[in-house]
Amino acid sequence: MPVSLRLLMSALLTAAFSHLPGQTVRNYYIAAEEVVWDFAPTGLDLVHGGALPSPWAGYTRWKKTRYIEYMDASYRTKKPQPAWLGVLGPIIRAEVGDIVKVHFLNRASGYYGMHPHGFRYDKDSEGAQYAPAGAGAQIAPGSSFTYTWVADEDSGPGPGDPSSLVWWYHSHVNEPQETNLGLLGPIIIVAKGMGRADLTPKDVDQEFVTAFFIFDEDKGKERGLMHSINGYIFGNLRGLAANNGSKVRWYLLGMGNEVDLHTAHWHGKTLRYRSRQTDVVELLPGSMAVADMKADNPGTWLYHCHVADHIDAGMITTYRID
Ligand SMILES: [Cu+2]
Repeated sequence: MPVSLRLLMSALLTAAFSHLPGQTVRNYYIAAEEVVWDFAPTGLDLVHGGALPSPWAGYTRWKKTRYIEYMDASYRTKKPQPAWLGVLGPIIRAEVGDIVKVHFLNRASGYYGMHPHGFRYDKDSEGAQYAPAGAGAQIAPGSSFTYTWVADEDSGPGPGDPSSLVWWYHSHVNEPQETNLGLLGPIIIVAKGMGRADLTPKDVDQEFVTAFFIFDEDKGKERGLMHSINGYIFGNLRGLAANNGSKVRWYLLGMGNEVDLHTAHWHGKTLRYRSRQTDVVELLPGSMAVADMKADNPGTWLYHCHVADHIDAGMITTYRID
């Protein structure tokens, strides 16, 4: 067939894939960038008051590589992020039925990519380096790649689930090294018909995402073990503020090594989790969980990992109900 006809058919097929009936395409512009991250920007233990304890005092600034979201393909203007998101990459949102296109630009010095949990993808958009590898497995420094991820029925909430689910995304060339570097972030997929215009779930007033992860910044030395929630230690995670009477959805994530068994615990309120009422949620590396809180007990309350050694090492902060 003539070249022009072939091109036309190819264009039509592409259009058909991107715009199936009822399918919306959501574009994200995300770059990997090398930064200096401070795990305790105030230098203080904001939970107990006073200076940061030894051996972490003076050792809270470390080199990280992060996913940074931009407004458009010029990658010039950063998209504002909530303060509590911390070191995590931007929230990638979709409603069941949507197609997500992540335009990834590698501005860092290593080979990195983006591998999603939860979404449906083909080999090229798996974003993981092993044989056989797809085109998006590892992106060279200075190069870019567009991942196509589909929120199908199996990406969204099942029977008994709340109206939205959280999933991880992270780099997967050398996975352990890259998650520890900071190349990780959350995906939130809302059930069909349950998303507002901004894709937050209609039956929820506020959402927080918190990830429990011991970053190892100094080859296992205690001073470099950052027992962090969203990359903050000893109460330096700020902005977890709920309005009195609101329904707050907490998305909980775990990542890391065999020492990363965490138990997220709230003071002040219990939450609905897996059809039961609790105030502790268990997290293992790679875990993803959703718990709902009726925020009706005003005050400033502790929010921490309940593992004894992790409390001592700073995996602790506060949240507020105003
Ligand atoms: Cu812990």
